[in-house]
Amino acid sequence: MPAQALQPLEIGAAARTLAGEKESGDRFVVLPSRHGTVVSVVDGLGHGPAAAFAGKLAVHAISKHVDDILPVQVERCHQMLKKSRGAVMALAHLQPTAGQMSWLSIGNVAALRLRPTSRGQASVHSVLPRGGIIGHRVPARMQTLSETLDFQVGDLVLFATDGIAEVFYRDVDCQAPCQAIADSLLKRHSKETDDALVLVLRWNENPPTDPSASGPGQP
Ligand SMILES: [Mn+2]
Repeated sequence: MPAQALQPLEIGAAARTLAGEKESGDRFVVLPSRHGTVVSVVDGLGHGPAAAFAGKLAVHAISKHVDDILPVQVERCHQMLKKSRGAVMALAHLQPTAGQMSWLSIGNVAALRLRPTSRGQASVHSVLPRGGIIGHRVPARMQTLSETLDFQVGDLVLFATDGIAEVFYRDVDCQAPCQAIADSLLKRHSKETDDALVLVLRWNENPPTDPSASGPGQP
């Protein structure tokens, strides 16, 4: 999967389809919205074509309702996935310019904010997972379930489906390019028994302005 460079938000993604299957049920989407950037990682239940169908439906629902608020997006997905076997998902709205992000996770998709520290070990803030399956049963009072936290330059946000081992985030090199981090995590922590997907985002400093427009000698 190719890396994208949506500066100042850097993105890396790595995924593997379960051996013997043609399509993965694990999907991700990163889209600009009026909230900033909407990010979701979806795991269609099980694996194979029915899982892939559920995963695609969820991505479609989020893409179609990208400007809605977070609990409404979950409800849109829930309605659309009723005709599928269902999915679990993490959903985040990143708002770098406001210095904050909001997120939630329903089912078993990991979402973590890693903040590099001067001591080398990143501080880790994990989303509180909520029970449920999108398309079958979602938590009541969805409005109260998303969490808002601060989001600073240099912070990493990691997502992983349950095809990635639970402790995957402990040895992340926070200075490495996002694509290198994603590739390394998939290689070292993916299981052989399920589809696997890891998505890594980092808010970088604003890129330098075009030197041809602001170089020495320019007015
Ligand atoms: Mn899975």
